[in-house]
Amino acid sequence: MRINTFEEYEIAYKKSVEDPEGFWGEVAQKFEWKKPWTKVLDWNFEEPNVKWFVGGKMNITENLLDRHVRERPNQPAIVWEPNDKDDESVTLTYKVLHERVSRFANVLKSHGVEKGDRICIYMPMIPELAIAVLACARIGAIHSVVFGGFSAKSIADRVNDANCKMVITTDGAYRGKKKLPMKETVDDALIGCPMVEKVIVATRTRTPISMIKGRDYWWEEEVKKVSADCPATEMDSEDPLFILYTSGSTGKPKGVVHTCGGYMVYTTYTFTNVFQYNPGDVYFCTADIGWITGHSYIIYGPLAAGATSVLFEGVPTYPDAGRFWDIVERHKVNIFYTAPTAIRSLMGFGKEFWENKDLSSLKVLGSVGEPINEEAWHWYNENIGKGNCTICDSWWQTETGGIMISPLANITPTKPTFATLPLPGIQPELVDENGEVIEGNGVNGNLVIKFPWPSIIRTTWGDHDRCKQVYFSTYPNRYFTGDGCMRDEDGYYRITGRVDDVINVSGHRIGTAEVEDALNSHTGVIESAVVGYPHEIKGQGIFAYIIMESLLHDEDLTKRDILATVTRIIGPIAKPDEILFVSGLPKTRSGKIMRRILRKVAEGDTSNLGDISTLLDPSVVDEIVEKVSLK
Ligand code: 6R9
Repeated sequence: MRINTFEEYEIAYKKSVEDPEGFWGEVAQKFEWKKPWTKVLDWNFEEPNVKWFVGGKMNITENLLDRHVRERPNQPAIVWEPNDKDDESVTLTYKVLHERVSRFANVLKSHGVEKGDRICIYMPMIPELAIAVLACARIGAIHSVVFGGFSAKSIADRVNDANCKMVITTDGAYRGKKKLPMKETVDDALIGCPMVEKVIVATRTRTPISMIKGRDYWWEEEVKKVSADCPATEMDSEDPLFILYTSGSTGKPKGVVHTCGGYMVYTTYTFTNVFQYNPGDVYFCTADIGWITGHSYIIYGPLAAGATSVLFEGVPTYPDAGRFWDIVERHKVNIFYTAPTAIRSLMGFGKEFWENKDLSSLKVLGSVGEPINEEAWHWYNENIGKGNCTICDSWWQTETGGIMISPLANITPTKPTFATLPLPGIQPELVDENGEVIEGNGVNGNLVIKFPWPSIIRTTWGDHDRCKQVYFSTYPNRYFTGDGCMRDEDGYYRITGRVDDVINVSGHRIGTAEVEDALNSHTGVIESAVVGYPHEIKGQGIFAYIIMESLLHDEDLTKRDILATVTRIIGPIAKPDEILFVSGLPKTRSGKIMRRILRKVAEGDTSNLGDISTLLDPSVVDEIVEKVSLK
């Protein structure tokens, strides 16, 4: 399972393509199965229908916990670093984590949760979040973690879509200097969610909150009532493990479904190989568990590999811009995984925040979530890695479950801004608009994958046809990533960004349609169009063009109201960075908004807008250009 040299990578890659079933069957042997599979893979991309380790029975938590409790009970599994630097960090050994997970799984059971039930988790980055996730997995309940920054409405939409019967939350959350409500937001959400029977509340800020008799229960009280022994429920390889909502180019966020067996095998395999994890290494991923990176590479992959995973509650700039490096120094972190947006924001602060910190424990530096620009790559490499660490620019998606294209640390020769080469099992292709495969090197195209890997998306919750339409119909018999990509002369891959209407803001995927829906629900807004534009820190910013009925208040006040509406409907991460009030939008005669023009204007490039003769009313473009130049 472990690759040690570039030659071994080449051998593994070759085998994974020539004999995928033999390859993954061998990797999967390393895990604990209650019953072996009868067939490694069954698949077609038409329906799509993909099944890995068919007929295999297991429970992922036995592989994450029980196995390690036998072999390394006192090794730290999770090291929790609280928001406040002066607060003590908390270590949960594998033995303790196993006990806490089992206990909380019994709490879930005592409240009527059964295998297959959906549970919404809305929590800050505290150990209880990881415990709640694993407790669901222990008894086969399907977790749906909703990022703690989302609004009540976003929670309600997700709870309704998955028909969740329970929500797990906290009273409040600490984020840097701020104290934020959690339970209160859940209470607002639940007004529209009659199917939720129970809410479990863990204490964090001890903020006063309402507790409704018969519905709301304190975590700390409930765990006292149950035993610490909870046998793991037998799961089929293909039973759903979790749902995670993500944005696409159209409509509401969709619930990406991952299943137990393949996801376990692939996240563990990639964690071990990409980061070249060695027993005893301390690993720190700065993502939030509310996103896929936190699922796969804070919880599942690292714990399955028996690693020590650092869980950080706070933000990179609190109490100051040296916080990540303090954590690296304090916990002697060997492997560090973050996003380009964090790197870019920290680069802007003075040397004093990193120069005198002891970063000598670092061996591997990962990057994920968006393309890493040249400047950030070099800064990361030189100032944090001191030229001694591999920069693992890892490309993957919520739908892929695990890392797809990435260097293997200290093995694959890297190149700034390149995700380099596909991992074993991954067969990327570049295609043109007509679906023709582009062969050879030194080419650009849309990135597709032509063969399944163990943690590929299985379905979108409640709407299999949507999964088919979005991912498997654009290019028949291929999984379409939605990303553009170049393959250079050496066959190295570089992801160039989304080719659909998804904006990547600070590594968070935001659908233009979602933001437009939120904008259009603001009083007086007739129509809106949203595009992404290059943003120095965030990677991409959100630019909104809005047609208003009339401006009741002055422009600035109206803009602030509009931002408040977006925050209320989606959450602060979806707030436009720029708003421009216009009297018309550039539309074709068939009524389609020409986003190409809006993107150019937002980028500040109004010199060459291309052919606008097909527009219904080309004069709107003049107005927009003029307004932008006055800003
Ligand atoms: C893991 C994660 C997926 C989208 C993806 C792409 C972008 C992620 C990248 C990258 C360039 C990288 N992306 N990693 N672009 N280089 N190393 O981020 O999942 O939130 O679903 O976002 O992020 O555009 O399609 P998710």
